Amino acid sequence: MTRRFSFALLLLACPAMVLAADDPPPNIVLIYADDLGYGDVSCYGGRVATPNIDRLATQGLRHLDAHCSAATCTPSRYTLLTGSYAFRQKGTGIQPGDANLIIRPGSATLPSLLRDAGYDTAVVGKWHLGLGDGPIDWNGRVAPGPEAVGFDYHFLVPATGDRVPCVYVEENRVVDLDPADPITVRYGRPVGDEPTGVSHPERLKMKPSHGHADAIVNGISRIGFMTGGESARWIDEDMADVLSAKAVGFIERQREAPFFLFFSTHDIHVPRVPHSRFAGSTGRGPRGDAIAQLDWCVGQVVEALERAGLADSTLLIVSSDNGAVLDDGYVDQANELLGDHRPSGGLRGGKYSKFEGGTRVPTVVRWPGRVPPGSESGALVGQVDWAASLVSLAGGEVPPGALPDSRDQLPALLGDEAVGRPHLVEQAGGLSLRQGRWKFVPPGQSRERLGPWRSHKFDPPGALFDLQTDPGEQHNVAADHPDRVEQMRALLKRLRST
Ligand code: NG6
Ligand code: CA
Repeated sequence: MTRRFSFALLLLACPAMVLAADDPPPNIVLIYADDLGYGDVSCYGGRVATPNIDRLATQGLRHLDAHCSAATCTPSRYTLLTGSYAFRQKGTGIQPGDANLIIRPGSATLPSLLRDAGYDTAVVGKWHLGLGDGPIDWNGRVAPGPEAVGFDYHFLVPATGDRVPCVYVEENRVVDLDPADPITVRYGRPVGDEPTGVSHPERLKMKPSHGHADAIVNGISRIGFMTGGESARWIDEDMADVLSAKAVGFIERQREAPFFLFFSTHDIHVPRVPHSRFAGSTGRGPRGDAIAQLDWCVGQVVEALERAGLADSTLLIVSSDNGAVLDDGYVDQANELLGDHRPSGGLRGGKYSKFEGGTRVPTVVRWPGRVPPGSESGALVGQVDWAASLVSLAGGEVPPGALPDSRDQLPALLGDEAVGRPHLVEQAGGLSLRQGRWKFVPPGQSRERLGPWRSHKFDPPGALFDLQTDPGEQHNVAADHPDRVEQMRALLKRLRST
């Protein structure tokens, strides 16, 4: 089906739409925050002001039951880009910074299918899906990378802000590397006798609380060891500026083709070291300040779209890769300065958790003239479906067998349809299952505090929660509904194996 034809069909199917049938498909900008919890932005009740994200919600749609696919980064991102559940594929857990690319080069992905549909595609920011296909030479060409899975342009934080190498990679090369000072990266044991968080704690401006005691870069000890590359090392305080400028630059370079920008921010992941413009600005410590900084990044993109006259022709989505966490490895007073801010917005658990706080994330969708301003949706929406939905929006083709777990749920994503998925698998160590108002958590442990950790253990047959009456998952009603528990257990088993 051609792009124009399928888009015209969509127009017929959606009476709310006011665009003309021959309008081209929109640009797509996905701003993907890191570790942003359901209650972390002010339009979801957060106590840190996020005026730019709130404005998008006022101009568009706020999802109340939208989920990333896993309660940690790598599996969520893998699922988002491949339309394939990460739990089906070994080696898709949280990756070290020297991991190889975990998406098969040349496979059909969200970006590759958008590219096939005529989109110019870019990823700017956190990658965390591995690079290369053997020992990585950080001083040479670092490939395969995003270009092998559908992105025309990339500017990356290769893994995470707290993992070496602490350098940017653009177009398969470390940025600003001096060949006379080559980089060596190693996980597990030091490369040489470089200072670490353990050997030189006096050099640290932010101390680790657990892990994160290896190489010191910019006064912060990380996970993993690296030597060399002094001129290429990033400065954490500048990262939001650097990444936003690259995202804005990509938008400003656009001429004819529609484009897809995956702007994958570092904020609000650890280490939380915002620019001095934001440090101390919220009174809630570095975590609050990182939220303010993230919101500023969103504003930069919105302004760039407006300047380029592209705001009306762009579908803009803001969401997150997993739920909230407080202490995630550094002493940054995330707990102490929380005040009345509730990062998971009253949901139980957060990052790493099988409870709703693990995967239910803020999700704001703006598309002027198409998505009604100030609207809200309670549809069950999963990021696993965004690949098929956005490719469909673009008028692209999904080849047989591609994006195997992704369904075209565009009407739910855009707020035209109120129910969404019939069921949704949530991944966090193990799997849990949503079905309408019900949530089933199989027997076993689930983390429930946002750090310091506490786990809750459910004995067989597991836990059942009625989210309609108990959104905070406090009352296990499994004993009252044995048939439903059995049906959901069997459904989860089937979904896991098919
Ligand atoms: C954990 C790290 C945590 C964070 C997480 C990945 C320790 C003790 N904890 O292993 O700090 O980096 O991995 O976060 O090292 S994610 O958002 O990329 O999934
Ligand atoms: Ca994350």
